[in-house]
Amino acid sequence: MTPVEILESMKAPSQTNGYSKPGQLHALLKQKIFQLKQERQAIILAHNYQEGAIQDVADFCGDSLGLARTAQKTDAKVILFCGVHFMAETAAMLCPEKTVLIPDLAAGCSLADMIIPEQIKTWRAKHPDGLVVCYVNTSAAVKAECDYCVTSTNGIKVIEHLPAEKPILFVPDYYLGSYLKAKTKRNIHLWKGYCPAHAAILPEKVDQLREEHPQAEFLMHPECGCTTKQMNLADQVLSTEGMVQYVNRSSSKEFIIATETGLLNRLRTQYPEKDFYPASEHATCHHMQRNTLEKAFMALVKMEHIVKVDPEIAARAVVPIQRMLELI
Ligand code: CIZ
Repeated sequence: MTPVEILESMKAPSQTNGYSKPGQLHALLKQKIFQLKQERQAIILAHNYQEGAIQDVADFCGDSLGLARTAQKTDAKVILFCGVHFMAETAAMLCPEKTVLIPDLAAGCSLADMIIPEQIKTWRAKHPDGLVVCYVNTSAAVKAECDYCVTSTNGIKVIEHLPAEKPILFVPDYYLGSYLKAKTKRNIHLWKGYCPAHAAILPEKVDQLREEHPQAEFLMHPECGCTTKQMNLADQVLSTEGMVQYVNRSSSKEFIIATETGLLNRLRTQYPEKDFYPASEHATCHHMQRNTLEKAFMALVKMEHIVKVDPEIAARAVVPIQRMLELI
């Protein structure tokens, strides 16, 4: 059955048929999602990159770190995780007693796919005294081979905690790794992975926007392909949650935002009095966009798609995650 057919079957006989008016289907889906959340004792967690309609029904919006922490604290029995697969895996590993659902199982991560466990084993064998640090954008199977995990919020702090004499093997994001290397001055070897959405942000376009909006502050995500060239020009290099908090404390009225365009919705909703310009309209994550309001509704109706991690892998993969969570 399609979402519309299911909605039809849920209607009281007195309700009129059809969803012809713009927004009517979404309004009904939202109403039913709120009902289903109560029936299922479910909570909806939405990543900052999710579309506005999903953020509207979420109990909490944030970055992967904030979402993981919220998953750990909630009393809900079911977590509908509106984000990409590695994020839902993290929630499933941290909350093994809860049912974690994702609206679309194919919502993956191109960056996470740029490294597999065997490649870590081979790299580690070449640097036996090294510590392997992974960005949170990795599969559970990859995390299981790593020593520490970081997010774009806490990377500097975690790296600075590691013994200074140890070489660090950083996977998979080359640009975040370059940023951490420049900031911490540690001996960091870099894997050459990248996020295609952030790679769409080009220095020339940023230069043009800065000329057009001279009063605007330029906030850049460290995954940006332009990090290495623009790093010194950015007013701030921040994670998505870092950007939301920074805008709150800044007196500026205009911002150029260099990250996935989904964050613009959260910024515009939270700070309607300020103006935000995307550094590229093309910086969209097609995986994040696989999750839609319709699929979120279906996930709660059918209790699908359950995200589970093999217990042997989970036992090893939570170690780098827990080490990170204990440090910050
Ligand atoms: O940690 C996250 O959620 C990601 C992937 C980016 C960010 O900065 O929020």
